[in-house]
Amino acid sequence: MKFYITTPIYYVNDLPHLGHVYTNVAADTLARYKRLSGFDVFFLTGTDEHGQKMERQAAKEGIRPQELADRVVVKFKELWKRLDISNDDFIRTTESRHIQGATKLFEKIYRGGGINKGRYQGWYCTPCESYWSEREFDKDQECPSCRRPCEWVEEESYFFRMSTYQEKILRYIEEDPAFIQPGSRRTEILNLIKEGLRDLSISRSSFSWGIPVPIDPKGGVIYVWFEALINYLTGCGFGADDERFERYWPADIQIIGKDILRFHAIIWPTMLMAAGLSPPKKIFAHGWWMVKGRKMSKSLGNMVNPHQLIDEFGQDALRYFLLREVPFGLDGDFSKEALINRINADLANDLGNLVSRILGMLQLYTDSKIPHPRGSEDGFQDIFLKIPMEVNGFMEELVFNQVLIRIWDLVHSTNEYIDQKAPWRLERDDPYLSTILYTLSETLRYIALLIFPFMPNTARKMWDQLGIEESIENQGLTSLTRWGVIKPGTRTVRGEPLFPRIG
Ligand code: ME8
Repeated sequence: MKFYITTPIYYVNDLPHLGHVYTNVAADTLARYKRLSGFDVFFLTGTDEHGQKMERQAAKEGIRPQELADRVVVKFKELWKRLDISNDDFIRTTESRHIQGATKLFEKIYRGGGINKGRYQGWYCTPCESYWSEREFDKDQECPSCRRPCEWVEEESYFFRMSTYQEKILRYIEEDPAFIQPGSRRTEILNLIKEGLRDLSISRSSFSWGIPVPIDPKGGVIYVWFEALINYLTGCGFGADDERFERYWPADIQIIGKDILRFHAIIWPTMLMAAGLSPPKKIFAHGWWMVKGRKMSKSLGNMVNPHQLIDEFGQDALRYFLLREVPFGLDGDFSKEALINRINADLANDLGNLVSRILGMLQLYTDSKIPHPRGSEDGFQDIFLKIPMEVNGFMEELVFNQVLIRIWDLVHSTNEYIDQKAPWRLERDDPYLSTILYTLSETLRYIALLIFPFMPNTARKMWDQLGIEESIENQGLTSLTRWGVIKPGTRTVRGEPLFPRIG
């Protein structure tokens, strides 16, 4: 079974901040989980490189837009590597495969009668590359999204006849409650559609950094949002590799931030309908990371640099914090204190301590060899055996924090189990000591595999300490339906503490 998952393609006019990281960390966690579940996963991310904003920024720096994109894209790729993002492909909208595919899609919609010529007159926010109407302004001509002033635009333009899809998209969303998640966002989109859809201006002629409108040499360039959305098709083979495209489209899930939901929940599916293609199966809009109650963004200048946090705390602590601290879908306030509290309490105290206790006992009592269990363990394993089902339910709904809470319940229970059994009070040759130590080794196998999608590096370290030869990536989640998989006699290795306490 295939599973195609996408994140938005990032603008490359500026460096990524912590808010940007969120989408990719969540998508990566889901992608890794699906791979462990046996899916043929295709995880796509990339960069959005055209548009007026890019052209202006490059002009300011006295370079060509392509040079700007080439310089900044490296920074994104570096960051994804440092965060262990396991994307299967990376699409840049300046690549020829995208240009060809976007051209083809434009032509397809045009031939189907979905595009006509007109004149655009209205407001435009260049930093957001978005059109706004008077009725959407809260004050003056301030962009409702980034709060910067909009510009008046008047030009000949091609229009996507989005209004003709109003009923069709409304019905589609109403009939499939899972299409837009979370539910509150779905309601918001339904209300917006009911207010009425207008045709969308999809070409710009006052600047040139973009993909030329294919049907008209004097038609200018394709509007950057219309073009960028097409990456989800061109990234999986549209227009270049039919077999790949047939295999992966429609996307199983598209994860985005709530600020760009309208584009994904209204414009995107209507474009696909106009081209005779299926909409994605699910669009999930997550909330914002804020600082002291205000959205983290360039316009507010309150960006948190993810590199600094990785340098200081490591990529896994950051990944854990982002998905544990705030329910996915809601907004969350970032502070370093909150991050440090999570690291000390959950990672150093609970998880790190458990791993070091168990490996320490194995070293002391069995010379670092996993013993043969002598008999079974009064049902302690039952809480582990039922976890895969529970976790699966939450993962399907992207309730990441509940998955982590469940895994940490296991960590707490295992720490309590050790306190209750007090293995240090048993004689070294007591067969029950072997049973307890075997049970504890198995608990670590479970916990390592369960946290792998969230904290791949930490899970790998645990796996190595347990001495299991087969790589953790090759373990299926089905191995969690069986207790007693770890082989007696395996040599364990006590390592450095996983998460030192932060003073
Ligand atoms: O929107 N908290 O790109 P982008 C959480 N190129 N998420 C945040 C955030 C914050 N403070 N700030 C940004 C674009 N994001 C377009 C996408 S897709 C065809 C084109 C998220 O670089 C934002 O919601 O501005 C989005 O999901 C991602 O970062 C990229 O934003």
